[in-house]
Amino acid sequence: MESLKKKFAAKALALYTEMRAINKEHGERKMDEVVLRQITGGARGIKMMLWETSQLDANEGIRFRGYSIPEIKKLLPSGPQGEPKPEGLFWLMLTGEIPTAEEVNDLTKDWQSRSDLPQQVMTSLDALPDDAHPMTQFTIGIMAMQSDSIFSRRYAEGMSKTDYWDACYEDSMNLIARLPRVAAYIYRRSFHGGDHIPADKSLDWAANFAHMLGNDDEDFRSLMRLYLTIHADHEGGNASAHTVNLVGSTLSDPYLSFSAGMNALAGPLHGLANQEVIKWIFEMIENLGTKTPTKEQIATYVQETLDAGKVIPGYGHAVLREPDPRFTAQRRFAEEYIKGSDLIETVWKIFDTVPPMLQALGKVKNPWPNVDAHSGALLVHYGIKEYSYYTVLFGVSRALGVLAAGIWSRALGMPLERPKSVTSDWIKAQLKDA
Ligand code: NMX
Ligand code: MLT
Repeated sequence: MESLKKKFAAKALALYTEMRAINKEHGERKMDEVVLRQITGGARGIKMMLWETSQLDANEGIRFRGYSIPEIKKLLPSGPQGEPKPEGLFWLMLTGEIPTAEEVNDLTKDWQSRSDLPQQVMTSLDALPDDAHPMTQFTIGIMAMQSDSIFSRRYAEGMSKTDYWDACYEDSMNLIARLPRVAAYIYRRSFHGGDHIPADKSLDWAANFAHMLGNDDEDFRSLMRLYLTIHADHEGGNASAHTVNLVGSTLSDPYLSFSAGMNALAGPLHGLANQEVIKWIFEMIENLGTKTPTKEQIATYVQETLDAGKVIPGYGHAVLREPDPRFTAQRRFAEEYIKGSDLIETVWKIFDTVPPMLQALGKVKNPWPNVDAHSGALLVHYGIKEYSYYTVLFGVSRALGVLAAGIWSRALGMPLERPKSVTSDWIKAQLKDA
């Protein structure tokens, strides 16, 4: 895709030059201070990474290149029902510019032309038991393509540092183009007896993914466009993005770094929370013996979960301190497209019930829902009931942000990431000296 690549190259060269000058002049300028609680508390809030594609505000939520989710929905080229195409977000994250509909169509075509899977992906996946967790299958499917890495091949051939971004761009474009096929293959082999559905090259990236999953409903296509857009990036510090960044900084190629990030996404405090939410709701419905629990019944179940020493999945966040705008975007979608779903009504009743209960604990910093609190109920509505699959959908979307950011990292010549660790003895010695 020459126009995107050229546009990126011009922007990247300009920023590379500018950042080098900034570093030279202001390299010693203090940008942050670290307190003990941050060292022992998961590095919350420590500024230590450059991430061009998006930035998170604790109260307003995510902004992609400065644009909020409502703005993205309005400005990006969309499908027939008005939901943004993820291709447009990728373009925006890479260039900082809102693309035209024609540019987005060209990107769709470019990804279609790169989307065929090498046979070893299917062979590797078919060697696994059908009930291997879909996220395990996903990382294995990604790793099965690593032998195609242009970055690794060119590095072995002696590629110059100035060409890293170019090889990284080509790998990232190939990987993004192929991921819906890998993901659909996993879904159909695990849950539909291996009855695979060929790609439809007349469709955009998200609609074709919906098609290969087995649902050609126009509303489901719209959901997939929205879903794959809003999950794409959440600045650089979240566990999956940070992992991709760390691994990529060793000059591991995009296949290696992205699959590493997907192993972080597969944890229940991160992306796997989307499966945990719906599992928790289904268990609640079964325990209570009703599909329409009252808020009082939900409160009792929430209390039982807390008393058992467990977290309420889909609630809380390491950075956000208000309801996640990605939750709100999904709620708006449901209000517009879906009528009379008991499950979705239950999600909304949980939203009315959980925050005051978490607040009452006195320790939860954010009692509000995050992105994962809503997504499962939407997917169930459109027939994707197999919740162990949900994190794969999150992962396909997350590729857009972390791989765009990875191209930027290579273009800006980012070095090996290597922060400092300390021992408890060191901490105690500091306190004694103070
Ligand atoms: N339910 C019960 N307790 C909670 C919850 C929750 N949803 N959220 C936080 N807490 C507890 C937390 O376990 C900790 O307890 P303790 O001191 O006993 O260890 C205390 O509140 C303080 O935690 P915070 O500082 O508020 O949260 P932190 O930044 O450490 O963690 C999460 C953020 C997202 C890991 C946490 O809120 C959580 O476990 N949420 C449920 C899982 C979830 O929904 N994860 C998805 C996040 C979004 N994503 O897609 O990645
Ligand atoms: C994400 O989308 O990565 C999650 O909300 C977690 C985070 O931002 O820390």
